[in-house]
Amino acid sequence: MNLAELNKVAVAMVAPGKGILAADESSGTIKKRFDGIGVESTEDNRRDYREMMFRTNEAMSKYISGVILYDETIWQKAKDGTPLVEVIRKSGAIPGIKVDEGTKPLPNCPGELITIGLDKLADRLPKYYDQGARFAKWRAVIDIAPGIPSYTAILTNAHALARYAALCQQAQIVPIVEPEVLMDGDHDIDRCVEVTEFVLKETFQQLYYQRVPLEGIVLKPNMAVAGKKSAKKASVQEVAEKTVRMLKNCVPGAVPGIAFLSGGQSDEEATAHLDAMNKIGNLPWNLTFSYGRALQAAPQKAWSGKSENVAAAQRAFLHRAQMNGLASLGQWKSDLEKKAA
Ligand code: 5MM
Repeated sequence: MNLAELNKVAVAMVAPGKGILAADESSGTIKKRFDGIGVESTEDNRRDYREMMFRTNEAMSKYISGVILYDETIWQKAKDGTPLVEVIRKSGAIPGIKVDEGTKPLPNCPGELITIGLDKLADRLPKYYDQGARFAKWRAVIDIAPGIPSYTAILTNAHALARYAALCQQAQIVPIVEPEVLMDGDHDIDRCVEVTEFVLKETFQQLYYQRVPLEGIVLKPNMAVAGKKSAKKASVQEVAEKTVRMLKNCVPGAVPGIAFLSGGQSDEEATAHLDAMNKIGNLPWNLTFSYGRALQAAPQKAWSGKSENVAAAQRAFLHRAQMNGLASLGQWKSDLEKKAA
């Protein structure tokens, strides 16, 4: 492993003013998204949609440091025959790949999940490297509900994340370590903090046991937020302060950067929260975005599967990428949203 090279890639992924586009929806998830805009999920439609974003040159070159791809996309060619990986690289962004194979129920833990995909991972990674991937992603899912999460689910998922991270680094690929505590429940923000702290501490302990040098990873956590069904919604400032405090308590300064998931927050909330955290400042790591839905909901809607909508969709994508780029510097203002509306 060349740690200096891994660190260089990790630092580039969280470069100030830039963040990551999570375009790694698996077949089931992209179908759900396309159903929402009345588009059939065919291979060509998925290609056209993703190509539309990757060819938004201003967004990609100024605000996007890297793109997480799904297995299908990393092998796909643009309409003109250029490999999509090439389109991404030419824009200046780094191609990455989702390598987990989804989740399965965790035995003896009703309602809890374990992320799978470790078995052949050591064989798959060099192929992705040869295809241009310089980072990877693995997402563990932890739910909050009465009686869960169990320690079994937290430990087993953290162990899998650490095994994945070690395998990636061995293949000269930077692992994005994504332990996602879902915001689906009715819990308040303090319960989210309590669970996320436990999950992060266990994750870093397992990374240590697997001898993963932290200079060569990027963390992709959830923010501290109240559950969607909670009666007590937290303010932007409370989310920012509690998230920063939680991360300072759990994430060693050797980690080059933290790129949040949006997790079901609205586009503007995800931007406002990131911005408020960066306005607090004085942080040991760069804080940026690795958003899926919060970057794509607007362009998806504008596109709606029609080639005549490509320019409008690209404008919508550029806008969200720019807003989040500013948030990663703590320079976003809500007025900028109104002006664009
Ligand atoms: C883009 O969605 C990613 C893949 O999800 P599935 O495996 O369910 O298809 C997902 O891992 C994503 O990268 C993160 O959850 C962050 O996305 P959001 O939408 O939460 O920002």
